[in-house]
Amino acid sequence: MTAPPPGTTAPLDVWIDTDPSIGIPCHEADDGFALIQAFHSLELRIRGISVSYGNAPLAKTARIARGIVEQFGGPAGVSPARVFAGSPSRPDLGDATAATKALRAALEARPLTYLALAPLTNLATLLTLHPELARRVERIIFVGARTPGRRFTVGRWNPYEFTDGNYHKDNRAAGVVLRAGIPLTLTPVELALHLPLRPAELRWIGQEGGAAGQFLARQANLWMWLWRLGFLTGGGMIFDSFAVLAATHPHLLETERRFVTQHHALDWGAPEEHHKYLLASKSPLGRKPAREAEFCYAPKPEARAVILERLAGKPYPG
Ligand SMILES: [Ca+2]
Repeated sequence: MTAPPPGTTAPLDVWIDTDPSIGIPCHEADDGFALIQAFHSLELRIRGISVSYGNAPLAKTARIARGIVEQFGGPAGVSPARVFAGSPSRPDLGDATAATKALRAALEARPLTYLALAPLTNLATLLTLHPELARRVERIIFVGARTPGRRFTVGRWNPYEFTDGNYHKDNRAAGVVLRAGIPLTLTPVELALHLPLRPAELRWIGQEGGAAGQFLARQANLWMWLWRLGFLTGGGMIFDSFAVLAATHPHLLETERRFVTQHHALDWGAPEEHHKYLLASKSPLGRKPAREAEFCYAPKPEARAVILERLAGKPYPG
């Protein structure tokens, strides 16, 4: 465990909403990294974890989330009893779940910051059923949005473009959340592209990071291989880690105020499904109503060592 920086006061109360698929072949591993990073961050008091569909169906993400918490959540004070299944799909928005009931109880007890590492269906359901609780959410940190015109590609000669997954999978939920007026920090996909996790760093985590590090290195080995050889990148993208970093070390992210707009383009040359954009622009776009948010556009150089320290639970020597 890593001690909080000198001069810090009480830990930040957080709720984590996540869709882990680490260990499933050809699926993302980043939620698994983010959870262990959060468990090793004493700046956070994790009040609960809700599970979303997203990277995999809910039955799988819930099983993986409970497994990670059962093995590694203890030192952070999180037990599997604090892991709650949410909506199984986006049409279920508005139907109460174990996740929304537990989040409601947590918010009624005390305000918190919501780390949104998955589609926003669970939070949108809570805000639909209990709009009065919006004022108890102090901030949302969401892994989503994009700079207008920015292409989401990685590696050399790679024509494949990502979707902005968490927004794309439930844009209606994102609309509900945006309209609630809760302070919002965005840690977008393009932020993570600056700082891939290198193969040597994953090996170090496996060697030095105890049981949790061994778990990550073992479960993410194929994931790393796919990023390296499938996309010719320098490493694997740990998108969700930056939302945890925004909660623990916001000063390590370059941030600016932006205007956020939902934009759904019609493009007859491609499936409409691929043209749902959550745009974060430096000035308002057209006459569309836009709300403002803190947009994290680049990590500072020191961010790499801090993320590695939190993944391994010990200082990174590199
Ligand atoms: Ca995720």
